[in-house]
Amino acid sequence: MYINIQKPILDQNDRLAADIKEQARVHHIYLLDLLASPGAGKTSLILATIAALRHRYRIAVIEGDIASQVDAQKIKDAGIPAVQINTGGICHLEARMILRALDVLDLPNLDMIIIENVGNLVCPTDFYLGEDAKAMILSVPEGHDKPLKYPGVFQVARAVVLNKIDTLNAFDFDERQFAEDIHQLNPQAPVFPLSATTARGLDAWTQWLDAQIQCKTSASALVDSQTRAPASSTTPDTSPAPAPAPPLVPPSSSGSLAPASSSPPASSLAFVPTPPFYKEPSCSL
Ligand SMILES: Nc1nc2c(ncn2[C@@H]2O[C@H](COP(=O)(O)OP(=O)(O)OP(=O)(O)O)[C@@H](O)[C@H]2O)c(=O)[nH]1
Ligand SMILES: [Mg+2]
Repeated sequence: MYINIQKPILDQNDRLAADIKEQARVHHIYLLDLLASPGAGKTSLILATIAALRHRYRIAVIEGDIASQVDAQKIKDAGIPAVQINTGGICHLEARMILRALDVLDLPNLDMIIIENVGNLVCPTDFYLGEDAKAMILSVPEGHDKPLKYPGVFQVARAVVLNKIDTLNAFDFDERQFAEDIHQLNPQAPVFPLSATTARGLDAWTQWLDAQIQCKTSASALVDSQTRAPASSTTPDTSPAPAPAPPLVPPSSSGSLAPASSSPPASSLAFVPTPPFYKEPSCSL
């Protein structure tokens, strides 16, 4: 006899995730799910991202950990709303947990929610949380072979961050091999080499994220305008044509972004990322 418990669990999760997606759509909130192993720098990247984008977007964070309030406290100390979920041993977040966190967040006054998933390279892969994108963070000390050993988590990611590049000299990390392996597994995913703690390379990541948020906002506005369109009527409509919906393109990277941070530009990295290692921000929603 064969009992498959995975499918019903994932089906139920997907139904709840659809609720999350709908709430995010209604409130025009961009949802980002960050995946990585323990200590790869998820919280550090969230704090650096908040510092870069907080004057442009209203941000909240949902922290997933087996235990403790440590990460949520760090976010709150930065003046950003944070909800800590303790899974009590479960190695990933599930949609039912995120729904409870949404209940205590002020959704009408948010533009982006960043979810820090439980540190794990396997468990979170299959669980859809209603997010707009999953992003995967690998850090240099973990080694360049991780994409080949844990392919699933790199394949579900819309973007891949290589964190802790300030430590490249201390490890035998083969960035060229890493780039090739990511490209084989997930050719569409841009890769952002950066250091969350020194902010080196951070601009390319935040510009990509900014473009993704703009895409979502434009798409939500388009859906809203269609939803509000009057039903067809027998009397001719003499009212002026509605303004066209905003185009589904990202803002140009000049002018519309937040003022440049004090971090050095990506081109000053210790190694020079070349395609497919780095791709221009794109609107891929
Ligand atoms: N050198 C260096 N250290 C970093 C960088 N990013 C994070 N760290 C350090 O790595 C350690 C772990 O960082 P966290 O941001 O807590 O990692 P995390 O993935 O959130 O960890 P968990 O939530 O415990 O899974 C901390 O000591 C950070 O200061 C980086 O870019 N360079
Ligand atoms: Mg953390």
